[in-house]
Amino acid sequence: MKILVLNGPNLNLLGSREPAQYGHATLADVQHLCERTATELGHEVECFQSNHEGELIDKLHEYGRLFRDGLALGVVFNPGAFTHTSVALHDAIKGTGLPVVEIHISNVHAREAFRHHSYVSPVAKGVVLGFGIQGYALALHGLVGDMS
Ligand code: CA2
Repeated sequence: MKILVLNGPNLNLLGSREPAQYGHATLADVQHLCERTATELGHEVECFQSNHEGELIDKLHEYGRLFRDGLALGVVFNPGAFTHTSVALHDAIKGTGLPVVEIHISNVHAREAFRHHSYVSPVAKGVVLGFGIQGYALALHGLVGDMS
């Protein structure tokens, strides 16, 4: 089954700045980790990153159709700063009925107050945060339902 690993704005900059917050790993490292983890779990990932809200929504719609047709399992989603602003992403997840695991590299609750609210969490199957990029692997396990 296909799983979408979706990354939002500025996550293409991973590894280039702010290592104290996000570590030294790059988005390519995240992709390799997700491919390896999905293979171990017997599934297949597609990784997609965009800085544009509409492109993220289009990708969710595409996977909503695959999910309905029994070809996709769901989405591991780091919405970046859109987490804290986007009613449109909330509506897209709700509208597609996709199982989504929200993931954040940093512990957003230990940061500025404006990062404490998520529009995505109420429509997510689960949330993983604060474990660095390892959180993507945890999120894949959670989505697949294999917590071992
Ligand atoms: O902790 C996370 O994963 C976040 O989703 C990352 C977002 C932030 O707005 C959220 O509050 C929490 C920011 C991603 C930007 O990543 C950068 C990486 C390196 C250099 C600059 C930005």
